[in-house]
Amino acid sequence: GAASLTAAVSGTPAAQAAVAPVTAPQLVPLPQEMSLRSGQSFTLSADTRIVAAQGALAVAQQLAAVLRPSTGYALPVSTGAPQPGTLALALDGATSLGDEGYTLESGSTGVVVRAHTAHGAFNGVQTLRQLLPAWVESPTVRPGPWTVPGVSITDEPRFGYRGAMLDIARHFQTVDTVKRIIDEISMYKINTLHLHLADDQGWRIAINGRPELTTIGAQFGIDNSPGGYWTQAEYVDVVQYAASRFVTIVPEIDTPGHTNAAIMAYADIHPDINCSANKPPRWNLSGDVGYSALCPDSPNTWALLTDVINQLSALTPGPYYHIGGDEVPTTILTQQQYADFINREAPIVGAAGKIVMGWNEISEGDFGQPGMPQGVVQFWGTGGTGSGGDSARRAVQKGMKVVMSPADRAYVDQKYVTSRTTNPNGPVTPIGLNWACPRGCDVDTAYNWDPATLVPARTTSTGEVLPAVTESDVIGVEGALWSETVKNLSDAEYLYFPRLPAIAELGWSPAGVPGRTFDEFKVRLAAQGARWTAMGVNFYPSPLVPWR
Ligand code: TNX
Repeated sequence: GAASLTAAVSGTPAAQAAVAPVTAPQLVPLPQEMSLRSGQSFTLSADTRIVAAQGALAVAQQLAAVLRPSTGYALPVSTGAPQPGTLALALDGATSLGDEGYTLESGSTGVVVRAHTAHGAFNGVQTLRQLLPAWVESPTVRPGPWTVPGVSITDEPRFGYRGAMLDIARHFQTVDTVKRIIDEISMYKINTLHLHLADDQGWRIAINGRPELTTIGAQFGIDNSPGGYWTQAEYVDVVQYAASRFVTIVPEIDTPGHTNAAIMAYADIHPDINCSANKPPRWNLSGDVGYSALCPDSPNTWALLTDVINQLSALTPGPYYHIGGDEVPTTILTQQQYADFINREAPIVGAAGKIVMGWNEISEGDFGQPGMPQGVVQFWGTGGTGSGGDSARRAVQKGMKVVMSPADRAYVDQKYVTSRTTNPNGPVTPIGLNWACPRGCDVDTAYNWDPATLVPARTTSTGEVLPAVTESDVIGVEGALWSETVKNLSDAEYLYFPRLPAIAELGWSPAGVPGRTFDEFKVRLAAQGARWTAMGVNFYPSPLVPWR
């Protein structure tokens, strides 16, 4: 349980009074190794300084920016080595902990985070925040005391890709909203934000030389909600802000389906790009899926996609470009036409210097064959079975890597509690869809699965053996927030929290680490609730979690 540790409880009443009670660490994601240094703690004071290696100075400034408003302390930041009485970020950590690993030692002499990259130091700082009382996240001065319990932590992630997806196509979101989301998700060591930048209801990013995409394509959102788009400067601003929090942006322009906004943008000047069921095309601002498609044979399709891929790739420092690829019925494009489309698009992405990412359907393409770039599928099937599972299995047969986003586990756009649920607890979730979670998907469902064993091997009816998706095929996990029902920041927060931290822990903490169970996770999660309250982050107070 969430026991409170009281340091140095023995001794005289005076000695007891001199030692602040400290709280047992309640960390999400769970570190790989942690031991408590009993009787030791460090309490911040008005004299506490932050020292950092040159390469971690920006991270140290971010730490100071979190701690100053609530503590009211000056917390000056300077370059330097760890000294007694400081919060220190050192870059002499073991390279064996990888680019994201760190150690954290706290005790009576202070706190030292050691990493060998700034990203590792940032991860250690997120842990340090959670070692302090929850109200350290408050924007206004609080009484403290600001005591860090004595711990010794050695930590590194299980997977390198720990993502969140945000759909800004259905409901448009501003740059400021997305920056705030980056702050909130990076606290849980999420290192990737996948932005779904275009769909049937709207196109959300300016492309030079193609004004129609935004003047026409960005006018609306789902259900006639306000449209909008980002200029390229705004996109770069988001990319840079994300980078400062060690979050990599993955841009997605969904193709060949989910493209009605682009088709509408070009309805007058390039009507030949429209291979939809929607002919002549008209706006459909409902949540319908599976009706739109770009034409594989139109040169205008390829001129358009080449501009889009080249420009977005040039603005994106991360390794991935996501081509979508989901939900194109064979009644619109035959299986061969679809495969040919992927086979033509993927090399354009490769030539732009990016790894091709797409929903699992893209494994229809000739990945692994000469001329095709490296590919990653994002598995969105349910239960690891069925055609979604087969397409993930085909992907690994073709040498592709996999990001796991099973819809019935990791689609955080689904309701926690549905009208059809038998769960008597809690109200029916006011927003969210339910196709993947007809009985609701609460935080236990988001937590209780394993990315490396969900998709087992399968023998098809023709005797073909499709391999399992195993640990070495999986590069990570992603919680996906589609935005049919997500109007604003508060809605996004309500669906992300507390489920995204569950996904973050699956991505970070190896399955075998003691404490990596839902029963212990829910106690650690409970401690996050007070942080979200202090920060003004909306969340679903799941009845499964012993919030305090
Ligand atoms: C299916 S998942 C879609 C999206 C919807 C989502 C809603 C996927 C690759 N495609 O277009 O927004 O369901 O949950």
